[in-house]
Amino acid sequence: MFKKIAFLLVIATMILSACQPAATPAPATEAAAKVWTYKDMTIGFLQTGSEGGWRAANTASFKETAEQLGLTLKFYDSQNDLAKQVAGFQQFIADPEVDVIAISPLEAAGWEQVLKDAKAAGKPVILSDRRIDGNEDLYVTFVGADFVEEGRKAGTEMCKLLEGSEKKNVWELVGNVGSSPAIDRGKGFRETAEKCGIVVTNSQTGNWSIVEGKQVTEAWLKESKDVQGIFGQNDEMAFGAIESLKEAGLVPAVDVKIISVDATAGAFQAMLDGTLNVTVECNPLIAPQVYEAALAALNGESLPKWIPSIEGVFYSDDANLKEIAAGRKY
Ligand code: GYE
Repeated sequence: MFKKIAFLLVIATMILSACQPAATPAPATEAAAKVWTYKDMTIGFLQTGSEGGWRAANTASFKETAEQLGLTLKFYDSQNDLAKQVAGFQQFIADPEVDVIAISPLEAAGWEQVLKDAKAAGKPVILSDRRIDGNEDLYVTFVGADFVEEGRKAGTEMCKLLEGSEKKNVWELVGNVGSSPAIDRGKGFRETAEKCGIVVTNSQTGNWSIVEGKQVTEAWLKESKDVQGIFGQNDEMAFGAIESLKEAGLVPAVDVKIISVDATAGAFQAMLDGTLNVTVECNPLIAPQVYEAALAALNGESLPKWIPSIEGVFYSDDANLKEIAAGRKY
């Protein structure tokens, strides 16, 4: 009896399972989102052009880090020409190989339309080293310095250097007109410098260059030698001012206090030579952070709108200056 039931049960189960509608295969999920790696990524980078030691270190950071990470870098040299930079940007939007666009904008204004075009083309945009004016929803993030804060630091240091000075007339050598570092460093410098009675009696662009920094300072010295401090918005322009002060018979860093921004190797040498008092660092080695943000953007990760670079201030009267200078990467 028992055997018969067991047999019937087996038959019944077989019949039942045969009647079961075929297990509906699990619904096909959307194709698993591609997980990007550096090796898959092609980044189109629009550099400003060549300026000085800072820019050379920045360009090297992009090229060397791309090699180390195994990503494809399309490097576009805008030759300090805004029209060329905009054309290059449009080129990268149209280039099917380019996944992400990074740019060091020559000027802050005028990027709204191309950024909208990049967004429409689904190409994430990362701002490197310099900011743009306009809607931050049009770019993923800005990797770089707080230029206003760099200016504030320079103003604070100039106040210390001119403490007790009867007069506090300062000349400012400005970066290329319209660029965010030029605008913001000037703003920050005045914010703190004016608190101690500093008056900026001359201010003009030297386009980040030694030659123009020298020419502009020479022209001012022809008019008057009533200057107690010079603020060079980058090292190169300060080096130019140092040359012209010497030629005018003034002792740089003694008769006229000098502060620069960037802290490149040349600035350390000038401080060791005693011709520069202080340099405010602006870190050019930001490519790793830019590439990291590019990869995160491609993988749909959300990012803060600003990824700050790490920076300090360096002094000619620092007892360890020689060792510090020896340890610098740029
Ligand atoms: O200070 C200057 C370079 O954009 C922060 O550009 C950069 C500036 C830097 O030419 O030396």
